[in-house]
Amino acid sequence: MLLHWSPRSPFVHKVMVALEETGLRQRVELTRSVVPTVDPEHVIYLVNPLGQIPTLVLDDGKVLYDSLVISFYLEELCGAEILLPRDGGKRIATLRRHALGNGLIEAMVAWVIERYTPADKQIPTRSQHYAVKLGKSLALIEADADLRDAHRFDLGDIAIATALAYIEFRKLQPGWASQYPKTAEWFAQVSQRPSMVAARLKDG
Ligand SMILES: N[C@@H](CCC(=O)N[C@@H](CS)C(=O)NCC(=O)O)C(=O)O
Repeated sequence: MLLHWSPRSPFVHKVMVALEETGLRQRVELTRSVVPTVDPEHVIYLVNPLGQIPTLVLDDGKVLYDSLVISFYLEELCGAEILLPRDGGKRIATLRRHALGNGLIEAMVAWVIERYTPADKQIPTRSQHYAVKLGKSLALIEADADLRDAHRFDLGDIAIATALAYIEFRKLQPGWASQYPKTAEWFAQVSQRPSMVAARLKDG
């Protein structure tokens, strides 16, 4: 399998952690994709009309996107219950935690794009909007122990941990850890997992 990939993408990070957790990492070759791109000839558009990473090309040529669909596929392929509980109630709870983490990732990626926009073209309320989402999400994770249960590391936890890793990587809210100490403690703990160490976000 071939994964269109970047070490800077939080959506790719989720998939890389999932690959490590399911023991499938060695079955995937990585190819670096620099996106976004407006070049219609860019190789990513040959496999994904949305031009986005992660995109996974299977050995039979089938193409999977996005990160959630790829995660479902990895869960099927590994044949074990690692990323997503099969039990209905637990499954919905995991997907809800994934929605929180993933929604936060989407907002933080949009915030980073806004920050890279020339100052005279920025819209101040946009940054405020993303900052509110971040504050509300961190406050909820701090208040609800189930959102940071270190005895578990499923797809929901991977998404929330990835959002926090991205906030640190992009320095979106320096000092967040002292403001939300329980969340910071959970994040420090899960960051030591071999999957999180192997998938660490970096420039490059
Ligand atoms: N919903 C997608 C989002 C993927 C995404 O937005 N990836 C970014 C990189 S972090 C990207 O490819 N951006 C290029 C673009 O949107 O044109 C997923 O979960 O995989």
